[in-house]
Amino acid sequence: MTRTPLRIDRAEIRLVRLPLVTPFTISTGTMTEKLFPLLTLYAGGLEGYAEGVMDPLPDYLDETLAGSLSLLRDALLPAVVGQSFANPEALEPLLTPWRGHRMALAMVEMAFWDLWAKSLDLPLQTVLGGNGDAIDVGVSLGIGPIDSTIDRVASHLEQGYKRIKLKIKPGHDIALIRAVRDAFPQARLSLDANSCYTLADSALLARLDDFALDYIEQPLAWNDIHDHATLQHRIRTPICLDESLKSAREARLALMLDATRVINIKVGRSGGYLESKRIHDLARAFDVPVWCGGMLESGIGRAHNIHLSTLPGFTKPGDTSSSSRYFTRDITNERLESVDGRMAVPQGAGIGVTLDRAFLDSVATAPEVFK
Ligand code: OSB
Ligand code: MG
Repeated sequence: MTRTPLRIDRAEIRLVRLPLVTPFTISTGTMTEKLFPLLTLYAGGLEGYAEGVMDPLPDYLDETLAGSLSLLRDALLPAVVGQSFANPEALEPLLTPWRGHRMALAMVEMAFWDLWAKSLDLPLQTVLGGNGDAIDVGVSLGIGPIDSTIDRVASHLEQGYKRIKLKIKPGHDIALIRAVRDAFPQARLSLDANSCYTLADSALLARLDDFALDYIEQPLAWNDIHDHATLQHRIRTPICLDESLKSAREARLALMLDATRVINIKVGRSGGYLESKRIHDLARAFDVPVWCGGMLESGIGRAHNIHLSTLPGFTKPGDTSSSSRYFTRDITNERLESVDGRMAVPQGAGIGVTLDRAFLDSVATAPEVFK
């Protein structure tokens, strides 16, 4: 697709703080609010949006909000503002020289894709190569007491969610999955350890084979691939890497080593759509299914995730559940709610959602402007 290049006239960053409806606990800690940077890129009267998925402290990956903001302020946004780009590929050379910080890179790249799709008056899914007007979704349930977890699983299955993922940690694993499997013999279940085990736990992890799991997500270290390959040869449950895959290069290594038989793609974690599509295409070449993970995003990141999930390799339900599970009020005017385990693709050009500006003003800092 060729067109007149888009000139980025201006960029703005705002920090948005939204309380979570219920605290979210994973093996590394508990979140009670979502604090994230919202980026707007302006070009010729159009606005492109993206949110950053980095946390204030490095508790999921090693990227931090402060480090991302430094890179955005001191290098990425000054390099992009005032420049013209014919397509997302043209933007990429300005992003790739930097080490790490793939969440910050993703913000700029994703906001540009939104802008570019809007300039073509096409939905983002169309320019990405996706199809369909809705996606299958599951839900990710945080750590809590076993009896209340069973109630939460029941209520989400009743709502039609197509897969239930349970967070686990040492001491909160076998008994939990046994109780849930006994209560729901037919449910599609997965587990997510967020890197809290080591190879010394191989025997315990092999006991999970009894529970017909769809997969276990990221059992071992966040920066490991090799030990996951060793573990995969000791257990039958498919391993799905999340934290370990920040780029297509790591995905290729993991696929070649048989360290991952399912892949969780997070566009906001992996540097943007071009890199996510590379991971998606590699996985397809290895006949490995992919699904779209989440980072408790607001309606902006949630809309991006929905468009990504319409690519053909996304054959397993993702984590993009109803916004109202996370926030009493979201920053988008459009409500992103799933019905019977299906999330509709927002209609319209680009990501297809608009900002609720009055509400945003009440939960965000004043814009920091780059021009
Ligand atoms: O590992 O997928 C993860 C949330 C924060 C950090 C890491 C993860 C998660 C989730 C939540 O599982 C997915 C969602 O509901 O957005
Ligand atoms: Mg995960």
